[in-house]
Amino acid sequence: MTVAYIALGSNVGNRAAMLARARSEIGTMRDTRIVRESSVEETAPIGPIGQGPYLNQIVAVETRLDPHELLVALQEIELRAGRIRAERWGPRTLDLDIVLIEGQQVDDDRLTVPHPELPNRDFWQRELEEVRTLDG
Ligand code: A4P
Ligand code: MG
Repeated sequence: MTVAYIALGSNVGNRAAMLARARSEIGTMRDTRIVRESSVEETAPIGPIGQGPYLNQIVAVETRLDPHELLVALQEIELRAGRIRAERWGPRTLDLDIVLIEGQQVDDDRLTVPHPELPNRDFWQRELEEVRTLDG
């Protein structure tokens, strides 16, 4: 069992409902359960101008999936949420990123963990602190 930290982000449509649905779908992923949830914060958009503010949150999960299985499962949830992959860092109905996995590092063409933007996103650092525990 490993503990992984997943960032939820939305800046299009009913953002709070999008996050709630994402939490509920993460809760139904095989061999995975949510163990902690950070508060939901509104954050100024990073990236192309002209997009609205995001709601962001991090959830901690316990999972038996390996990092790439976890990524695929999260991408399926993004697709079901109707995300259109248009523009890098552009507006999205739902974005799910793997921020950190306890005891693991990954760096290949599909996945980089810890997420390279972690040092640049104070809201992720804050949310991570809320859900990360010593026994995590
Ligand atoms: N990928 C590699 N590492 C990871 C990882 N740790 N977690 C690959 C998830 N995916 C990872 O992602 C492109 C590819 O990254 C995936 O196919 C996967 O194989 P994507 O989600 O399709 O593209 P993207 O999200 O547009 O690009 P990127 O670089 O993931 O951007 P971010 O970091 O997700 O930025 N502003 C605020 N305030 N809050 C936000 O949450 N989010 C973004 C998106 C921009 N601005 C924001 C926020
Ligand atoms: Mg992303």
